[in-house]
Amino acid sequence: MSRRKQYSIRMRSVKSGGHVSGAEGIYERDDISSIVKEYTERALIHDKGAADEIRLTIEELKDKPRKISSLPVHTLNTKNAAAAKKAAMKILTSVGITERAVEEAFSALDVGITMRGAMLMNIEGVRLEPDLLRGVRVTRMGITKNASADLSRKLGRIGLNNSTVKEALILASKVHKYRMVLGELCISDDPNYTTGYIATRTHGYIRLPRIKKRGVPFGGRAFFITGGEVKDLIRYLQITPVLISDIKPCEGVVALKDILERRAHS
Ligand code: WAQ
Ligand code: MG
Repeated sequence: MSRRKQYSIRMRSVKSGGHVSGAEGIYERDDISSIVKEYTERALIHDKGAADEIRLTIEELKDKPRKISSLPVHTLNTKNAAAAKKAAMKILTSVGITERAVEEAFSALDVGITMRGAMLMNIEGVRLEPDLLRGVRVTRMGITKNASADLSRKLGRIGLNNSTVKEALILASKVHKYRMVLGELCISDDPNYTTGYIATRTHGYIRLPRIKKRGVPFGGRAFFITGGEVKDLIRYLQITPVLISDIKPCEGVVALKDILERRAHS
């Protein structure tokens, strides 16, 4: 077991005051300079244009990160936004989230305001995050080198080995480890990235192609939560360091029916 110090490295880039991109991970000391270079370059080359301000945070972790598994990955062959919403509705309501809450989340993600963080919604669709404009940002998560190589291999077989999918899966895997979280809806704010996802602990990470039309420059995330202390949840999402150290299967396109029948993962 390595006892070397670990660091949370986070990047956020801004153009004309607006959010452009972010990235983060948990790394050892020797990796810091190459990661800083990688994140900086990423901020300077982005579909939304080069950032005019790049903020980097490098923070030594006082607590040892909690090691967890990734969620299993599946893709549905949703043909358009309506089909993606319908599939999301079926899966999210199957874990006890109300139709109203799912509708509410889709509408909130469609008003054209991009929040930095995620909305927290109870199963009735009532917003619970303390700052309704900013939302709650999940931070201090990463993946071990071995798990990252394994994930690249597994995603590579289905043509999905890219940082967008990897980072979204790492984030969702941290989020759904917390029992209060029942489900998630995510739509990228990148105008050229039209695949979103939903996630639940039971069903895993389910990719929804064509959830939005090309060119739409906004998106967002909603976490559907059930009874419990919201403050503790927020502390977990923002502060508790979590490392993915084990990778569950990554499958290609599956049928909605098969997803709904699946109850194996927890
Ligand atoms: N914590 C909470 N919310 C966040 C975070 C975070 N760390 N990062 C982004 N968000 C929110 C914020 O409102 C963004 O506008 C929104 O989520 C979308 O973020 O498998 O790229 O980084 O192919 O644009 C899905 C991948 C990609 C699907 C999602 O999200 C797939 C993506 P983005
Ligand atoms: Mg984005």
